[in-house]
Amino acid sequence: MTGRERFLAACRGKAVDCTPIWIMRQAGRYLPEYRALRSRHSMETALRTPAIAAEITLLPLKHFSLDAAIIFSDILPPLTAMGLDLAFVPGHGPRIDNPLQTPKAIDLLGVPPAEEAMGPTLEAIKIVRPELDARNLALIGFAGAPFTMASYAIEGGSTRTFARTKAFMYSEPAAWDRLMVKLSGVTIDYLKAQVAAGVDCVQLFDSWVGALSRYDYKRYVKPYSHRVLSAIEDSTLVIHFSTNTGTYLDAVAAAGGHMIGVDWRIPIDEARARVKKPVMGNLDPSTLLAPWRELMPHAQEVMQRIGGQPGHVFNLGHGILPETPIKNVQRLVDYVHNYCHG
Ligand code: 1CP
Repeated sequence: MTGRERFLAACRGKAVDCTPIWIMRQAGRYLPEYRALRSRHSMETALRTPAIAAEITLLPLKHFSLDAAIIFSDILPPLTAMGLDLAFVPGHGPRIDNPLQTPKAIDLLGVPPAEEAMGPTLEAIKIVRPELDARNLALIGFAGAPFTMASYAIEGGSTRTFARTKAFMYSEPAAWDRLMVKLSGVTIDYLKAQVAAGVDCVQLFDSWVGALSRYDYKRYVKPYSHRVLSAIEDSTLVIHFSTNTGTYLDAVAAAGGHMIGVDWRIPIDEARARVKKPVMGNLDPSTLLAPWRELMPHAQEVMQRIGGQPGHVFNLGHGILPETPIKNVQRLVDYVHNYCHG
Protein backbone atom coordinates (compact mmCIF):
# COMPACT_ATOMS: atom_id res chain seq x y z
CA MET A 1 0.00 0.00 0.00
CA THR A 2 1.14 3.59 -0.47
CA GLY A 3 1.35 5.83 2.58
CA ARG A 4 -1.76 7.65 1.45
CA GLU A 5 -3.78 4.44 0.99
CA ARG A 6 -2.59 3.07 4.33
CA PHE A 7 -3.44 6.27 6.22
CA LEU A 8 -6.87 6.70 4.65
CA ALA A 9 -7.77 3.02 5.09
CA ALA A 10 -6.86 3.18 8.80
CA CYS A 11 -8.98 6.31 9.26
CA ARG A 12 -11.91 4.39 7.78
CA GLY A 13 -11.28 1.38 10.03
CA LYS A 14 -10.16 -0.81 7.09
CA ALA A 15 -7.27 -3.32 7.04
CA VAL A 16 -3.72 -2.08 6.31
CA ASP A 17 -0.36 -3.72 5.47
CA CYS A 18 1.35 -1.95 8.40
CA THR A 19 0.36 0.77 10.87
CA PRO A 20 0.39 4.30 9.41
CA ILE A 21 2.09 7.06 11.40
CA TRP A 22 2.35 10.84 11.44
CA ILE A 23 3.43 13.09 14.30
CA MET A 24 1.38 15.95 15.72
CA ARG A 25 3.31 19.21 15.23
CA GLN A 26 5.70 17.33 12.93
CA ALA A 27 6.45 20.55 11.01
CA GLY A 28 7.81 22.47 13.98
CA ARG A 29 10.61 23.66 16.18
CA TYR A 30 12.40 20.32 16.80
CA LEU A 31 13.54 20.41 13.13
CA PRO A 32 16.80 22.32 12.46
CA GLU A 33 15.55 23.41 9.02
CA TYR A 34 12.42 24.86 10.63
CA ARG A 35 14.45 26.83 13.16
CA ALA A 36 16.69 28.12 10.36
CA LEU A 37 13.66 29.27 8.34
CA ARG A 38 12.10 30.92 11.38
CA SER A 39 15.32 32.81 12.12
CA ARG A 40 14.84 34.51 8.73
CA HIS A 41 11.03 34.89 8.75
CA SER A 42 8.53 35.72 11.50
CA MET A 43 5.72 33.27 12.30
CA GLU A 44 3.29 35.71 10.66
CA THR A 45 5.37 35.79 7.44
CA ALA A 46 5.63 31.99 7.41
CA LEU A 47 1.85 31.72 7.80
CA ARG A 48 1.05 34.34 5.17
CA THR A 49 3.53 33.22 2.48
CA PRO A 50 2.25 30.11 0.67
CA ALA A 51 5.70 29.09 -0.66
CA ILE A 52 7.23 29.18 2.84
CA ALA A 53 4.27 27.33 4.41
CA ALA A 54 4.53 24.69 1.66
CA GLU A 55 8.28 24.30 2.23
CA ILE A 56 7.79 23.84 6.00
CA THR A 57 5.01 21.28 5.41
CA LEU A 58 7.44 19.10 3.44
CA LEU A 59 10.41 19.40 5.86
CA PRO A 60 9.62 16.37 8.06
CA LEU A 61 9.35 14.14 4.98
CA LYS A 62 13.07 14.65 4.35
CA HIS A 63 13.85 12.95 7.65
CA PHE A 64 11.12 10.36 8.21
CA SER A 65 9.04 7.94 6.11
CA LEU A 66 5.74 9.29 7.41
CA ASP A 67 2.42 8.37 5.78
CA ALA A 68 0.94 11.86 5.87
CA ALA A 69 1.88 15.52 6.01
CA ILE A 70 -0.09 18.19 7.86
CA ILE A 71 -0.30 21.58 6.22
CA PHE A 72 1.80 24.19 8.02
CA SER A 73 -0.55 26.79 9.47
CA ASP A 74 -2.00 27.46 12.92
CA ILE A 75 -5.42 27.24 14.52
CA LEU A 76 -5.46 30.92 15.57
CA PRO A 77 -5.15 33.11 12.41
CA PRO A 78 -8.90 32.88 11.60
CA LEU A 79 -9.38 34.96 14.77
CA THR A 80 -7.41 37.80 13.16
CA ALA A 81 -9.83 37.90 10.25
CA MET A 82 -12.75 37.93 12.72
CA GLY A 83 -11.35 41.10 14.28
CA LEU A 84 -8.93 40.08 17.06
CA ASP A 85 -5.38 41.48 17.31
CA LEU A 86 -3.35 38.27 17.33
CA ALA A 87 0.43 38.20 17.53
CA PHE A 88 2.90 35.31 17.90
CA VAL A 89 5.31 36.72 20.47
CA PRO A 90 8.79 35.17 20.12
CA GLY A 91 9.68 33.04 23.13
CA HIS A 92 6.18 33.45 24.57
CA GLY A 93 3.50 32.12 22.21
CA PRO A 94 0.26 33.53 20.84
CA ARG A 95 -1.18 36.72 22.37
CA ILE A 96 -4.39 38.61 21.64
CA ASP A 97 -4.35 42.26 22.69
CA ASN A 98 -8.12 42.77 22.55
CA PRO A 99 -9.57 39.58 24.05
CA LEU A 100 -13.34 39.18 24.19
CA GLN A 101 -14.72 40.47 27.48
CA THR A 102 -18.32 41.47 26.79
CA PRO A 103 -21.34 40.21 24.82
CA LYS A 104 -21.05 43.39 22.72
CA ALA A 105 -17.53 42.39 21.62
CA ILE A 106 -18.92 39.09 20.37
CA ASP A 107 -21.58 40.82 18.32
CA LEU A 108 -18.87 42.92 16.67
CA LEU A 109 -16.87 39.85 15.55
CA GLY A 110 -16.88 39.27 11.81
CA VAL A 111 -17.64 35.99 10.07
CA PRO A 112 -15.21 36.17 7.13
CA PRO A 113 -15.27 33.65 4.26
CA ALA A 114 -12.34 31.21 4.14
CA GLU A 115 -10.55 32.86 1.20
CA GLU A 116 -10.48 36.12 3.12
CA ALA A 117 -9.58 34.58 6.48
CA MET A 118 -7.06 31.95 5.39
CA GLY A 119 -6.26 32.51 1.68
CA PRO A 120 -2.49 31.87 2.02
CA THR A 121 -3.04 28.49 3.73
CA LEU A 122 -5.43 27.46 0.94
CA GLU A 123 -2.75 28.46 -1.59
CA ALA A 124 -0.12 26.48 0.34
CA ILE A 125 -2.37 23.39 0.14
CA LYS A 126 -2.51 23.79 -3.66
CA ILE A 127 1.30 23.94 -3.82
CA VAL A 128 1.82 20.92 -1.56
CA ARG A 129 -0.82 18.64 -3.11
CA PRO A 130 1.13 17.70 -6.29
CA GLU A 131 4.30 17.20 -4.22
CA LEU A 132 2.47 14.69 -2.05
CA ASP A 133 0.84 13.05 -5.07
CA ALA A 134 4.36 12.39 -6.36
CA ARG A 135 5.28 10.75 -3.03
CA ASN A 136 1.91 8.95 -2.63
CA LEU A 137 1.33 10.52 0.80
CA ALA A 138 -1.82 11.90 2.40
CA LEU A 139 -2.32 15.59 3.17
CA ILE A 140 -4.08 16.58 6.41
CA GLY A 141 -5.82 19.93 6.85
CA PHE A 142 -6.98 21.23 10.21
CA ALA A 143 -8.78 23.81 12.30
CA GLY A 144 -9.27 24.57 15.98
CA ALA A 145 -12.53 23.37 17.51
CA PRO A 146 -14.96 26.04 18.78
CA PHE A 147 -14.09 25.65 22.50
CA THR A 148 -10.32 25.78 22.01
CA MET A 149 -10.70 28.83 19.73
CA ALA A 150 -13.06 30.53 22.20
CA SER A 151 -10.60 29.96 25.03
CA TYR A 152 -7.83 31.86 23.22
CA ALA A 153 -10.27 34.60 22.13
CA ILE A 154 -11.45 35.16 25.72
CA GLU A 155 -8.20 34.55 27.66
CA GLY A 156 -6.02 36.43 25.15
CA GLY A 157 -3.41 33.66 25.23
CA SER A 158 -2.48 30.47 27.03
CA THR A 159 -3.99 29.75 30.43
CA ARG A 160 -3.74 27.08 33.11
CA THR A 161 -7.20 27.47 34.64
CA PHE A 162 -9.49 28.68 31.81
CA ALA A 163 -11.11 30.80 34.53
CA ARG A 164 -12.14 33.69 32.24
CA THR A 165 -13.49 31.34 29.60
CA LYS A 166 -15.55 29.38 32.11
CA ALA A 167 -16.76 32.50 33.91
CA PHE A 168 -17.97 33.93 30.58
CA MET A 169 -19.57 30.64 29.56
CA TYR A 170 -21.48 30.38 32.86
CA SER A 171 -22.49 34.02 33.24
CA GLU A 172 -23.28 34.94 29.63
CA PRO A 173 -24.77 31.76 28.14
CA ALA A 174 -26.61 33.59 25.34
CA ALA A 175 -23.45 35.47 24.26
CA TRP A 176 -21.46 32.20 24.57
CA ASP A 177 -23.96 30.61 22.19
CA ARG A 178 -23.54 33.47 19.69
CA LEU A 179 -19.73 33.19 19.93
CA MET A 180 -19.77 29.42 19.40
CA VAL A 181 -22.17 29.79 16.45
CA LYS A 182 -19.83 32.33 14.83
CA LEU A 183 -16.73 30.21 15.46
CA SER A 184 -18.37 27.05 14.15
CA GLY A 185 -19.59 28.85 11.02
CA VAL A 186 -16.11 30.18 10.22
CA THR A 187 -14.60 26.74 10.91
CA ILE A 188 -17.06 24.85 8.68
CA ASP A 189 -16.38 27.22 5.78
CA TYR A 190 -12.61 27.01 6.31
CA LEU A 191 -12.50 23.19 6.53
CA LYS A 192 -14.66 22.88 3.39
CA ALA A 193 -12.30 25.25 1.57
CA GLN A 194 -9.30 23.11 2.62
CA VAL A 195 -11.01 20.04 1.17
CA ALA A 196 -11.71 21.92 -2.07
CA ALA A 197 -8.03 22.98 -2.17
CA GLY A 198 -6.87 19.35 -1.95
CA VAL A 199 -6.52 17.88 1.57
CA ASP A 200 -7.46 14.19 2.03
CA CYS A 201 -8.55 14.48 5.62
CA VAL A 202 -9.01 17.16 8.28
CA GLN A 203 -8.27 17.19 11.99
CA LEU A 204 -10.34 19.23 14.43
CA PHE A 205 -8.11 20.21 17.36
CA ASP A 206 -10.00 20.56 20.66
CA SER A 207 -6.71 20.66 22.54
CA TRP A 208 -7.93 22.27 25.75
CA VAL A 209 -11.54 21.08 26.09
CA GLY A 210 -10.46 18.56 28.75
CA ALA A 211 -10.49 21.48 31.21
CA LEU A 212 -14.28 20.97 31.33
CA SER A 213 -16.42 18.42 33.16
CA ARG A 214 -18.57 15.96 31.23
CA TYR A 215 -21.64 17.99 32.13
CA ASP A 216 -20.16 21.25 30.85
CA TYR A 217 -18.79 19.55 27.72
CA LYS A 218 -22.26 18.31 26.82
CA ARG A 219 -23.99 21.54 27.70
CA TYR A 220 -21.62 24.23 26.39
CA VAL A 221 -19.44 22.59 23.72
CA LYS A 222 -20.74 19.40 22.19
CA PRO A 223 -23.60 20.99 20.17
CA TYR A 224 -21.12 23.28 18.39
CA SER A 225 -18.44 20.65 17.79
CA HIS A 226 -21.23 18.46 16.43
CA ARG A 227 -22.36 21.29 14.17
CA VAL A 228 -18.85 21.51 12.65
CA LEU A 229 -18.23 17.78 12.39
CA SER A 230 -21.63 16.87 10.94
CA ALA A 231 -21.26 19.59 8.30
CA ILE A 232 -18.02 18.12 6.90
CA GLU A 233 -18.15 14.39 7.64
CA ASP A 234 -19.87 13.55 4.36
CA SER A 235 -17.30 15.36 2.23
CA THR A 236 -14.03 14.30 3.88
CA LEU A 237 -12.44 12.06 6.52
CA VAL A 238 -12.33 13.72 9.93
CA ILE A 239 -10.08 13.15 12.96
CA HIS A 240 -11.56 14.59 16.16
CA PHE A 241 -8.71 15.25 18.60
CA SER A 242 -8.76 16.32 22.24
CA THR A 243 -6.65 15.85 25.38
CA ASN A 244 -7.60 15.15 28.98
CA THR A 245 -11.07 13.90 27.99
CA GLY A 246 -10.59 10.26 28.98
CA THR A 247 -13.50 10.31 31.41
CA TYR A 248 -15.98 11.50 28.76
CA LEU A 249 -14.48 10.28 25.47
CA ASP A 250 -17.83 8.68 24.61
CA ALA A 251 -19.39 12.17 24.53
CA VAL A 252 -16.50 13.53 22.44
CA ALA A 253 -16.92 10.66 19.96
CA ALA A 254 -20.67 11.23 19.87
CA ALA A 255 -20.04 14.83 18.76
CA GLY A 256 -18.57 13.33 15.57
CA GLY A 257 -15.47 12.38 13.60
CA HIS A 258 -14.51 9.20 11.76
CA MET A 259 -11.45 8.76 13.97
CA ILE A 260 -10.87 9.90 17.56
CA GLY A 261 -7.45 11.26 18.56
CA VAL A 262 -6.51 10.49 22.18
CA ASP A 263 -3.71 11.52 24.53
CA TRP A 264 -1.60 9.15 26.70
CA ARG A 265 -3.68 9.39 29.88
CA ILE A 266 -5.95 6.52 28.80
CA PRO A 267 -4.80 3.13 27.45
CA ILE A 268 -5.61 3.10 23.73
CA ASP A 269 -7.61 -0.14 23.86
CA GLU A 270 -9.83 1.35 26.58
CA ALA A 271 -10.28 4.46 24.46
CA ARG A 272 -11.23 2.37 21.45
CA ALA A 273 -13.74 0.35 23.46
CA ARG A 274 -15.25 3.58 24.76
CA VAL A 275 -15.57 5.41 21.41
CA LYS A 276 -16.34 2.42 19.14
CA LYS A 277 -14.55 4.20 16.29
CA PRO A 278 -11.03 4.11 14.80
CA VAL A 279 -8.47 5.75 17.09
CA MET A 280 -5.29 7.80 16.70
CA GLY A 281 -2.53 8.15 19.30
CA ASN A 282 -1.37 7.69 22.02
CA LEU A 283 2.33 7.88 22.85
CA ASP A 284 3.36 10.44 25.48
CA PRO A 285 5.49 13.02 23.57
CA SER A 286 8.02 13.14 26.40
CA THR A 287 8.93 9.46 25.83
CA LEU A 288 10.72 10.73 22.69
CA LEU A 289 13.19 12.42 25.04
CA ALA A 290 14.13 9.03 26.50
CA PRO A 291 16.79 6.62 25.27
CA TRP A 292 15.53 4.04 22.79
CA ARG A 293 15.59 1.27 25.45
CA GLU A 294 12.83 3.18 27.31
CA LEU A 295 11.08 4.67 24.28
CA MET A 296 10.67 1.32 22.50
CA PRO A 297 8.59 -0.42 25.22
CA HIS A 298 6.24 2.58 25.32
CA ALA A 299 5.67 2.34 21.57
CA GLN A 300 5.34 -1.44 21.86
CA GLU A 301 2.69 -1.02 24.56
CA VAL A 302 0.50 1.02 22.18
CA MET A 303 0.96 -1.53 19.39
CA GLN A 304 0.23 -4.50 21.66
CA ARG A 305 -2.92 -2.92 23.05
CA ILE A 306 -4.17 -2.35 19.49
CA GLY A 307 -3.29 -5.99 18.79
CA GLY A 308 -3.48 -5.71 15.02
CA GLN A 309 -7.14 -4.64 14.98
CA PRO A 310 -7.91 -2.32 12.03
CA GLY A 311 -8.59 1.38 12.67
CA HIS A 312 -5.41 2.73 14.28
CA VAL A 313 -3.12 5.55 13.17
CA PHE A 314 0.00 5.77 15.33
CA ASN A 315 0.74 9.27 16.66
CA LEU A 316 1.77 11.06 19.80
CA GLY A 317 -0.92 11.95 22.33
CA HIS A 318 -0.13 15.65 21.77
CA GLY A 319 2.41 17.77 19.89
CA ILE A 320 6.07 16.78 19.63
CA LEU A 321 8.32 18.70 22.04
CA PRO A 322 10.86 21.16 20.59
CA GLU A 323 13.76 19.41 22.39
CA THR A 324 13.05 16.01 20.72
CA PRO A 325 16.07 14.35 19.05
CA ILE A 326 15.45 13.68 15.34
CA LYS A 327 17.06 10.25 15.62
CA ASN A 328 14.39 9.08 18.08
CA VAL A 329 11.64 10.10 15.67
CA GLN A 330 13.36 8.18 12.87
CA ARG A 331 13.61 5.04 14.99
CA LEU A 332 9.99 5.34 16.12
CA VAL A 333 8.62 5.70 12.58
CA ASP A 334 10.62 2.68 11.39
CA TYR A 335 9.61 0.67 14.45
CA VAL A 336 5.90 1.27 13.84
CA HIS A 337 6.14 0.44 10.13
CA ASN A 338 8.10 -2.75 10.75
CA TYR A 339 5.99 -3.92 13.70
CA CYS A 340 4.54 -7.40 13.23
CA HIS A 341 1.43 -8.39 15.14
CA GLY A 342 2.27 -12.00 16.08
O1 1CP B 1 3.12 20.12 12.20
C1 1CP B 1 2.81 21.25 12.50
O2 1CP B 1 3.37 21.93 13.39
C2 1CP B 1 1.70 21.84 11.71
C3 1CP B 1 1.35 23.19 12.00
C4 1CP B 1 0.68 23.56 13.32
C5 1CP B 1 -0.47 23.05 13.93
C6 1CP B 1 -1.26 21.82 13.53
C7 1CP B 1 1.09 24.68 14.10
C8 1CP B 1 2.27 25.51 13.82
N1 1CP B 1 0.16 24.88 15.06
C9 1CP B 1 -0.80 23.90 15.01
C10 1CP B 1 -2.00 23.76 15.83
C11 1CP B 1 -2.12 24.52 17.09
N2 1CP B 1 -1.73 25.80 17.36
C12 1CP B 1 -2.79 24.03 18.22
C13 1CP B 1 -3.47 22.69 18.29
C14 1CP B 1 -2.49 21.60 18.45
C15 1CP B 1 -1.92 21.42 19.84
O3 1CP B 1 -2.69 21.40 20.81
O4 1CP B 1 -0.68 21.29 19.93
C16 1CP B 1 -2.74 25.02 19.22
C17 1CP B 1 -3.31 24.93 20.62
C18 1CP B 1 -2.07 26.13 18.66
C19 1CP B 1 -1.81 27.44 19.32
C20 1CP B 1 -0.38 27.74 19.29
N3 1CP B 1 0.29 28.27 18.22
C21 1CP B 1 0.57 27.47 20.30
C22 1CP B 1 0.27 26.81 21.64
C23 1CP B 1 0.20 27.81 22.71
C24 1CP B 1 -0.35 27.22 24.00
O5 1CP B 1 -1.41 27.73 24.45
O6 1CP B 1 0.24 26.30 24.55
C25 1CP B 1 1.82 27.88 19.82
C26 1CP B 1 3.13 27.84 20.54
C27 1CP B 1 1.62 28.38 18.50
C28 1CP B 1 2.66 28.85 17.56
C29 1CP B 1 3.04 27.80 16.58
N4 1CP B 1 2.16 27.19 15.71
C30 1CP B 1 2.83 26.31 14.91
C31 1CP B 1 4.22 26.35 15.29
C32 1CP B 1 5.30 25.54 14.64
C33 1CP B 1 4.32 27.27 16.33
C34 1CP B 1 5.60 27.70 17.04
C35 1CP B 1 6.06 28.94 16.40
C36 1CP B 1 7.53 29.10 16.50
O7 1CP B 1 8.01 29.46 17.60
O8 1CP B 1 8.21 28.91 15.49
